[in-house]
Amino acid sequence: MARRLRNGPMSFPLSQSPEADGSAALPTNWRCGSFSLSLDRVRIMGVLNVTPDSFSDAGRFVQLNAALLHARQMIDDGADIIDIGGESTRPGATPISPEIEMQRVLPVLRALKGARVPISVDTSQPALMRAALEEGASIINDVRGFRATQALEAVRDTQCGLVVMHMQGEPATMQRQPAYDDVIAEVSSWLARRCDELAAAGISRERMAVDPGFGFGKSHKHNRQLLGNLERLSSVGQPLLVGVSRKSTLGEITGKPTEQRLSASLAAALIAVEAGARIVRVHDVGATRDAIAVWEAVQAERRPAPR
Ligand code: 9MG
Repeated sequence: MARRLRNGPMSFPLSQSPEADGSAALPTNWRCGSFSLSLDRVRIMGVLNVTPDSFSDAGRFVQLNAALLHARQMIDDGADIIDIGGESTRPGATPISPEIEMQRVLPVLRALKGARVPISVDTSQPALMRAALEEGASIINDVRGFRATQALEAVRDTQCGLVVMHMQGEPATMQRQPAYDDVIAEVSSWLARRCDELAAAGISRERMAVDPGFGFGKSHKHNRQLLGNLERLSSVGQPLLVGVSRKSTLGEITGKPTEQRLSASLAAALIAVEAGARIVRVHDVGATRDAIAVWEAVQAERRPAPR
């Protein structure tokens, strides 16, 4: 059954068609390697940072055992996907070599082989993409939208899921002066174009999820504008993944430091879900699962107002 979103889109992938009421028929499943994630419920991607300078976990999960414990806890708490990241992409972060990124990520990935949920690797490095897919990763989450030389080739002839994210600039400098005339229109058209390019290169659309990239070359106002108008991204025609958990925009609104942004993160996740996000990338899996359970239970009872 196709899911419907509010605010009809202007364009559709060839395999999909507009519904009679003008809403978009979005994919009902996301193909991720040997997994096919049904999107009839909201999926939770738990963040597993293995970066010493990670903006949120401050290096606590650098140790392999700690990382594994944390991954298992997130799965027990209801994570549908674990996203392992070895490169800090926080604003101002300096890039690291592919070798260091591999040394951080691959041991964790190997140790999670056979997990009951798909494992995602957050990387823009084609060498790590290839190695990770050989080690059993089911998803590549690329904050640079597979723009590095050879990135597209690294994933093309596999069946892995792809997270195609929008970013203006590079992490080292992206927050200096982000500029848009219309952030929603520009992010949306960039994502649509990038998915068209990936499809033209031979990557099936059933493998693609799109992400507006909160905080990646966006001011706080841009982030608020994106979150407040997220339903417009349904025009891209791909499942929407959103990551706002603990981000600085929430700190700007609440005045709270990173470790005190749980309530704000839950509120932001629910705003995203209400606007059509089907996958949320979060640090606090158990709390997010509960918040979404409430939303889904109420959503199931929604009826049109009697005339
Ligand atoms: C790695 N990473 C950090 N923030 C992210 C976000 O918002 N989306 C995705 N896909 N990856 C992110």
